[in-house]
Amino acid sequence: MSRQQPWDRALGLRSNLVPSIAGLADAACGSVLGRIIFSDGPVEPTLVDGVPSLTTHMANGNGTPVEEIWLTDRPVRSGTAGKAVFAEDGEHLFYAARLGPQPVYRERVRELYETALRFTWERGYTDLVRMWNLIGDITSPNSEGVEIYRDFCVGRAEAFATWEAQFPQLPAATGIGTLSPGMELCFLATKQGRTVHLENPRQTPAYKYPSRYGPISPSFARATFLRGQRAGSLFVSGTASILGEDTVHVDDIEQQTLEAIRNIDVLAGSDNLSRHGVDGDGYTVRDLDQIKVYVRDAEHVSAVRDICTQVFQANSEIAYFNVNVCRPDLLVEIEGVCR
Ligand code: 3EB
Repeated sequence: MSRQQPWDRALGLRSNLVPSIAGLADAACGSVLGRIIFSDGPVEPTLVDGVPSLTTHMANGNGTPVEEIWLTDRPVRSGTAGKAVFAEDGEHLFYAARLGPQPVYRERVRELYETALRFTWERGYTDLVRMWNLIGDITSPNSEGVEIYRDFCVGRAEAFATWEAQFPQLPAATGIGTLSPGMELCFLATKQGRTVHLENPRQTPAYKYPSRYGPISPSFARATFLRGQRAGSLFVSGTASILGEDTVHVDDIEQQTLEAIRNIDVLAGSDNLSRHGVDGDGYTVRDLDQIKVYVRDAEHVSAVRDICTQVFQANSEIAYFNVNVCRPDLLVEIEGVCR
């Protein structure tokens, strides 16, 4: 018998981005690893009917909130770990935690991350796939006058430095604003051997950003490819109008939106995938689904929506959030999954 490839084990990890009303009904149809609820206030992570549920403040109370539901084909076991919640199916782990408002974040962020990485490693989930950092007051100063995003980046980088032997490679991530102080962390990890982390030839790797963007560079990759039973999935990080390391099209919402989309198109294309050793035809922006679009200014939402409606597939799941982006000159950021 031939040796089992790691991705033979891979049972469908998938997600849906749905109105929160429908969430629980849909969730009943699969094994639910976790829910991320984009609501009108933060809630401590909790198990709801046994499902790890993270509620973040990204909705302004008008309109129906949405939630992202992570599902697998396997039976799931969930639990709590201190104040964090998690679920695992033997192949995938979902973990979520919240940190309340802090005068200075770095030390508590380091602890939060180290606790999470230790838990993940000890349960045998050796490969990080996709992380979300949902950060209140992201561009505001902390009590020492340091921008909270930069303050956060220091703690995250210190935790990754401590755990570098176990987690030498940084996964796809999002670092984005929320509407309440404090921060939420959630992520997906897998057993060994299925992930490939990608950079974008149009962009300086974030972990090499120069110090004018913060004392320690952000710790994330531009995308992570997860091998599956058949094709696999490409998890696209929060992507903005950055070329090299510079924000481009300052004060131009249409051009920033189009540049972010071009960045995703190149990142996910076959040239970039094969450059990183991933075979196949590659993707285009038409393959992006479970799309989250973060727009800083409320008055820009409709212009961004018009562009996204044209560019992305009509049947794609897409949600818009009016939240701050991690650089004051970034007006929009887009993420999603290519399947
Ligand atoms: C950027 O490209 C925009 O700190 O985890 C995007 C994705 C961004 C993830 C993070 C930040 C993060 O630098 C910001």
